[in-house]
Amino acid sequence: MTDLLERKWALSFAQLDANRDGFADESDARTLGRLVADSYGHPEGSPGAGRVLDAFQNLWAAIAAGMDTDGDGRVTAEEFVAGMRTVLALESGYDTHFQAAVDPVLDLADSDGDGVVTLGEWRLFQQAYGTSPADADAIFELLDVNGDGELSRAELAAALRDFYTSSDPDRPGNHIYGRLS
Ligand SMILES: [Ca+2]
Ligand SMILES: [Ca+2]
Ligand SMILES: [Ca+2]
Repeated sequence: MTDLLERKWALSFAQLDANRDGFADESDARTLGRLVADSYGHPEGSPGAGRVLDAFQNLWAAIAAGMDTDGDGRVTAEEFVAGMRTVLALESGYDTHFQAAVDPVLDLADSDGDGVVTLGEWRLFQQAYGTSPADADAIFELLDVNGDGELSRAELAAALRDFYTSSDPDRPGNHIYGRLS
């Protein structure tokens, strides 16, 4: 297992563990949902806020199903990394086990729910991860493989696959959660 993959998984776990207590759990997912809905400007109780909260709920359910191996309702960094290793060791492991986690991330980035992610939506999504606007724009250009000025669900799904599975430091998907140094 490469350093790069370990670093990306550690980053992903750190983002999930919103209250930094060393465990990812359902309350972290709710906290993140409220933060992201706020940063998108969705008022509490609005359909937009509901979409964001649902997406985090679905993401948490997918992670817990695959990685909460001792069933205590929370996932440690060790369980997360072990879960990633196990999934990737299986044939077609990523496709089988990760689709349930990919869709919610796409739902999050597509904040108006029209099926594509515009540059404006992308900047908001990246802002939630602390990415500067200049970096967000540069990453957008890399991920927009067909150059039509929008990120399709297929383009985002490909980037997520790279993030979680590729050891190649040149894959654009490495930066989907902000520029990886
Ligand atoms: Ca936590
Ligand atoms: Ca959209
Ligand atoms: Ca595109």
